[in-house]
Amino acid sequence: MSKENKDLANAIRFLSIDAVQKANSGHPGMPMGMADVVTILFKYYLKFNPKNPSWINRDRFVLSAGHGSMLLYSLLYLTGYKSISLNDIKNFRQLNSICAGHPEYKINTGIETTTGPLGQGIANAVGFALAEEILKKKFGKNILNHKTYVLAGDGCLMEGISHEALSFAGHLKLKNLIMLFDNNSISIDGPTSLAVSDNYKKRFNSYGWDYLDIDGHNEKQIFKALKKAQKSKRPTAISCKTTIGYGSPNKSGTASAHGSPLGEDEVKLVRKKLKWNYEPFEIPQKILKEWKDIGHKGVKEELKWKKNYNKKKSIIEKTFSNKPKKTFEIEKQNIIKNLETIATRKSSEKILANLTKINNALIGGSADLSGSNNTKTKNHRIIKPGDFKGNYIHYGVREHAMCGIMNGLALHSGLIPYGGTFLIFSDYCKPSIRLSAFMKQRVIYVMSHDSIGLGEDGPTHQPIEQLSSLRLVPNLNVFRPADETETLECWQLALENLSSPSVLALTRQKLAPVRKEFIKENKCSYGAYEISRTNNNVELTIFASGSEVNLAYEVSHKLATENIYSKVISVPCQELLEKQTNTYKKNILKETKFKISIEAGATNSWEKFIGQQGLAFGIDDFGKSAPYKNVYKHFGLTSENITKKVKEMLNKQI
Ligand SMILES: Cc1ncc(C[n+]2csc(CCOP(=O)(O)OP(=O)(O)O)c2C)c(N)n1
Repeated sequence: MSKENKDLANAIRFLSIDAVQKANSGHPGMPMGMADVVTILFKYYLKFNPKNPSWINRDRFVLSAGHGSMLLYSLLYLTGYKSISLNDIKNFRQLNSICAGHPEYKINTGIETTTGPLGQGIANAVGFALAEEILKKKFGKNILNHKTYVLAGDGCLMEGISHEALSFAGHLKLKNLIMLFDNNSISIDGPTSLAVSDNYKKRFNSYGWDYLDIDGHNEKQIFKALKKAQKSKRPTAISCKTTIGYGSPNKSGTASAHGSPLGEDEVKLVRKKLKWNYEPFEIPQKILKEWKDIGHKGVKEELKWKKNYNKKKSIIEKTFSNKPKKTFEIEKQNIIKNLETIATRKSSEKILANLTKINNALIGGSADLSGSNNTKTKNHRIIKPGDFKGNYIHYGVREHAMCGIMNGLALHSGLIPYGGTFLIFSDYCKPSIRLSAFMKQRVIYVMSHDSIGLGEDGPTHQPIEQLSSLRLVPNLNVFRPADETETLECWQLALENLSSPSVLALTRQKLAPVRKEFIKENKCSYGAYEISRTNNNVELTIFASGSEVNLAYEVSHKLATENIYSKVISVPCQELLEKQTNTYKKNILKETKFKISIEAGATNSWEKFIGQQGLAFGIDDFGKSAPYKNVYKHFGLTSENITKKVKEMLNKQI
């Protein structure tokens, strides 16, 4: 490295070392090892404007190895982002500091995504790169032509999600995706040879990636590899051989540099070795200015780009505003005019066919279950390798990656991703769902085959605890509509919520309509509402969701023949009910002493509605392989069994 570039890289190293030391916690090794690589990237290649971190045509820089967060914070501070001050860096890992333990996505800050769960950032980066290609087709290459860089370590590449995401990116030929692989051969337990002996070159090549091997401390090699990657027709991985904890006489090259402060004495030795004769957190003016000048280049670049942008500004801004067009009311009227007994997955398909025609920001997809999830409609066009004109993605059997990629598509902005799989496999999606919720991203998870109602595929495919466990994720709306009208209303709610992801749990089996009259209002927006009552004075409340709302209705009417009067509450979204006023909740929840719930899944998420005296009809065991009506019977989810149990309860409690 030239003296000048060495100084720039050392500024990153020492900010990272000092911040970790002051916090007495954190990961100094990776920033020390990768400082040279990112210095060359930011100085010569990365297109970014610290004065406008949301510039839509900026290159995206994703730190998949999120534990090395100080590398990112140092770069953002040094290049002049307002979001991170020196004081913030001194508050690394302290309450409410933007410099959190791992990078936490915040709009307009330069932190493009939340990372820390290893491998997720790689899938996000694939989503960013794909979004760039799709939007480039819409707006032209003088508007969208950015790269996506992802810094990933040995750990990210060991994770399963990386295999899925890299394979998918290679298949689609996402040429603007560049990975900087921090190939330091060290992870927490020690040398990576303890656990992995992959041939990375062969691995990447087999995915359809270019793979370049370089010394990550050699300026010329870094520069040349990045140059080569700019022109590639395929995604490129640059394997940077680096030394973890570079510059530390006693800890470099070992796992001890990975995840704990170096210690005061060792820090002094690093200062001496790297000839950094400055106080902690002190960056000499000259070096700071050089870094600020690097950041300033982007201001001019954005101005140049704006000339093209201004010509198409209004149409682009409309797309990037992320507001869905509304036609929901007309569609709802049409549904009521032609009431049908169809599965909610089918209802969803009908809705999507229309939405897709009018909303070109919607990008659909499925993890190889398009025909089962009904995510693909006659109005979709498939995205293919090197051809990004379409609006539908065949993700292949890659649920983990699909969801991480959807987070990237959403974070990029300009697109609304939805993707399908079976509800049972939401467990494969969970880490990314959790991150969509944490990052407040509008990602829509279309999850069909939502209960034992799927029948013969049996317990391995019948979700039981999935609804309940998804309901535990903060800021996630779990919708389980009961018919075509509710499905439409839930889709509307999912699309109009700009700061929460949604799960749409949909049936395989057909459902008779529970809503038969047109109501302008979106009833599902209350989370729960009254569907029917058998008398003005009722003594029992029956809560149900999705496919069990019809069953609840049947139970309610059966009980009425024996002078037991009840009301049925459809609960398409428990989370939205929680947000209603106390008066509304009281009317729904507190009118009767006796309460039951019916849902073909784990019962625990209903306890809060029915109280300790209530009866929860559901399944707290694995399912059964048989035609679905027999499975319902096996688990006692029939009107005969439920009415019998209700009568017993009432006799017991009166
Ligand atoms: C999914 C997941 N599993 C485990 C961890 C805990 N973890 C953090 S860093 C790390 C090792 C990463 O090794 P590497 O990528 O080589 O990073 P380096 O040692 O070079 O900093 C592990 C296991 C995590 N953050 N995410």
